[in-house]
Amino acid sequence: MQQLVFATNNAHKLEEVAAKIAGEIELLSLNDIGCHDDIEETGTTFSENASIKSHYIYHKYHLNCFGDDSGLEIDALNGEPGVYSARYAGEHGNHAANMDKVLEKLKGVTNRSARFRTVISLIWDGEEHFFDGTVEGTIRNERSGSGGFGYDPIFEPVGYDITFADMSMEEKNAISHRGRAVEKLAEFLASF
Ligand code: ITT
Repeated sequence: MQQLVFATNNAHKLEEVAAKIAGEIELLSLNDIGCHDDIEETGTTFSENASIKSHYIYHKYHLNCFGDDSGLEIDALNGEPGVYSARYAGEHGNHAANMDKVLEKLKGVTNRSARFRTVISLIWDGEEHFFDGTVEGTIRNERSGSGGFGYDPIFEPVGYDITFADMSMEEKNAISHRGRAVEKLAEFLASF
């Protein structure tokens, strides 16, 4: 089976992607390859940051790998938090504070439209390939659900009346930004 490193420190993302491509690819985490480095996301776009992560791992370990960068874009906030989604309220990965900040900024705002986006940068046999995925939705007035991670409790995808955090991982994965991008990645890998 093909081995592929996922350059992430986010256990939720790893679990989602592993569930999506189980049986097709042997997914290795940064932990599995003994990498405990903090890869700084200095880019200003999702593609740049995804590329920074994949190149870092490829150059250091010479393994096929991919990185993804994802985030939430809220129309009424001119696309914020965008590439700053993980550290919108300051500290990296403080999801509760990040959601509080979004809810506070959207108080009284009627346009609640938003989307999650993912860009994957894959380095396969030394060549870089990009895959992306998007899911449209709206921002709730308050949290609902305990699944998922990040902004999931306040994001309701179009066509549903529940949030990502109310869904099982399989339900979320079937329609999510990351799920869609990973499907394109898996199709690409299946062509070898
Ligand atoms: P790595 O860089 O180590 O992969 P990260 O948590 O920083 O982990 P991203 O840069 O891809 O991951 O994502 C930035 C933030 O966007 C993430 O911390 C969440 O707040 C939010 N986010 C991304 N995907 C999400 C999802 O599926 N559901 C909810 N929030 C998400």
